[in-house]
Amino acid sequence: MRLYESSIPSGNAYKVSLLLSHLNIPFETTSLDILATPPETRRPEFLKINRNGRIPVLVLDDPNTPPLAESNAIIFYLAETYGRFLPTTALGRAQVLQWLFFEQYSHEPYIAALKYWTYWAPEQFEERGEKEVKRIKERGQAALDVMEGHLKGEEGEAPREWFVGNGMTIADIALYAYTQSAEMIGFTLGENVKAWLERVRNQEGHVRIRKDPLGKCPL
Ligand SMILES: N[C@@H](CCC(=O)N[C@@H](CS)C(=O)NCC(=O)O)C(=O)O
Repeated sequence: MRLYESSIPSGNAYKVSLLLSHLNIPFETTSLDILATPPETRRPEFLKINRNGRIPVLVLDDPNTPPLAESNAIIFYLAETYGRFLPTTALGRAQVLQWLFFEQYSHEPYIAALKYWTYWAPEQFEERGEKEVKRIKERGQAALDVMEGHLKGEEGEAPREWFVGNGMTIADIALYAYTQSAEMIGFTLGENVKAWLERVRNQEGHVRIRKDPLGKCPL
């Protein structure tokens, strides 16, 4: 299988490579330059693979299987196919989806955007204006606070170790990708989120996000 990713580290692509590492599945990569003008993701050759012009895309070895886009759809497919990192009950699977949708709607749009502007496109802070940047920071922090509240758990109960159930699922993998770099772009992490990040990092098979070839982003 082949993972289309970007030459600068992308949290969305990282979710897929992290899961593939845990699954011990070998894969090839094609790195596209998303900082080029136009980005390589928007060129006709790539638009044939993903009409939406974004990485990650996973291309399976079977030529009859269409390329799969959207990071959380890809990790859901892999978890389902290999029967790991996904609960078996309908409720557990729905809870995983709950966090995957949360990540895409309430978390990634703010934290990933701020990371991108901080390290690779600082001019976009100017373009967005102070009010918009403030809104993005507030919403990103709100998402991290929701995560902290969930992990902290209910009054009188032990904190949760994982987002769903008693072991790592793709909910943890999806949330880890951008949460790991939230502090260095100015967000505040609670003690339970910090402990959970450490827990994810300590799992066998864990790999770090690819290094920034431009040397601008430390993580
Ligand atoms: N919802 C998508 C977001 C994908 C996305 O925003 N990808 C970025 C890199 S992280 C990209 O391809 N940017 C290049 C472009 O928009 O041309 C996912 O989760 O996969």
